[in-house]
Amino acid sequence: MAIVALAGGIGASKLLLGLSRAMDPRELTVIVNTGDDIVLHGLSISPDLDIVTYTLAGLVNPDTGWGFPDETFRTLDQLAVYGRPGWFHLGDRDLATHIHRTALLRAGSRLSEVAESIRQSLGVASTILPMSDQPVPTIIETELGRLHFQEYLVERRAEPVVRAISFDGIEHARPAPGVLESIERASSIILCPSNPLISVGPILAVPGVREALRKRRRNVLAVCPIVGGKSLKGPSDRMLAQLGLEVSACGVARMYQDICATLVIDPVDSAQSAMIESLGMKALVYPTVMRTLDDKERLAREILRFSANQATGVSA
Ligand code: FO1
Repeated sequence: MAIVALAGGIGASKLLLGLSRAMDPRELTVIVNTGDDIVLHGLSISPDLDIVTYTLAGLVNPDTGWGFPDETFRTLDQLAVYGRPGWFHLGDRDLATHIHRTALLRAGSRLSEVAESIRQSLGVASTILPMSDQPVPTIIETELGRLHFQEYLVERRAEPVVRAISFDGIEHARPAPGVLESIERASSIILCPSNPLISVGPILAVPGVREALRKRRRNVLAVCPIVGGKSLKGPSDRMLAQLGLEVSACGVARMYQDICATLVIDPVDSAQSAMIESLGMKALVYPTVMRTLDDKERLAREILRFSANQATGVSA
């Protein structure tokens, strides 16, 4: 079974780790959001690509979900001496990744080639693709003005009220090599439990991706990132509410209705099943809160079992 997963960062990585243990990881292709990418200190930083790669390599910091464990920040401290901003915590070991990425990009490599180089070097068996090779920074229009997504999330701790979200340059972006092909060929496509606005949203906005998924709708399954009216990770709930969108499993179902046939919802939201099914989607009720490695693997196995049955036409 060739499985494709659309992923943001930390929330998605939990499920990806489960999937990589529940199946042959070589059959897994991850299409990653790059709207969070930012240039700081002259270095090209791709947080979601790194979070996914470090997680699948077994190298991610388990406490934060990003960066390496037992990091030191001596370079950042020295950068502060020169008056450089230190709000984005780049660890000394993590900086090697950003230096390597920046050097390759400056020498003319595409972001997808850089992702492949890092994947291979860290021994990850799954394919990891950026959504696009063109930079498409996510811009958050707030009460304080336009902020890069990382400025909004990390520097301002997601405090400013959100008025709109845009993806700069999206109209000129193209899906990275392999993105559309993997969606076309996959037996199942999984939308990870990531923020639908700023993690999965940018991937869907790359011209051609939403259309490609629409054609595969029957085989697309999403794991709902909203449980009991709250986000599993990060500020999705707050952002959805500030934009006047419904903060519920049903609200997520409406956002994915045209591209996705199945939504996995947590038992606490089972009362919304009928409403979700009235939108023409199947509501699969299964625990989605992944605290332990067992939780991650169990959810992944259930999704793979359902998807295999779906692909062979067996009723689940
Ligand atoms: N998140 C934080 O909350 N604070 C940080 O200082 C921070 C640094 C950082 C460095 C490298 C990296 O790959 C990720 C980092 N993140 C940090 C996570 C990141 O901002 C977001 O969680 C993702 O962009 C959203 O998926």
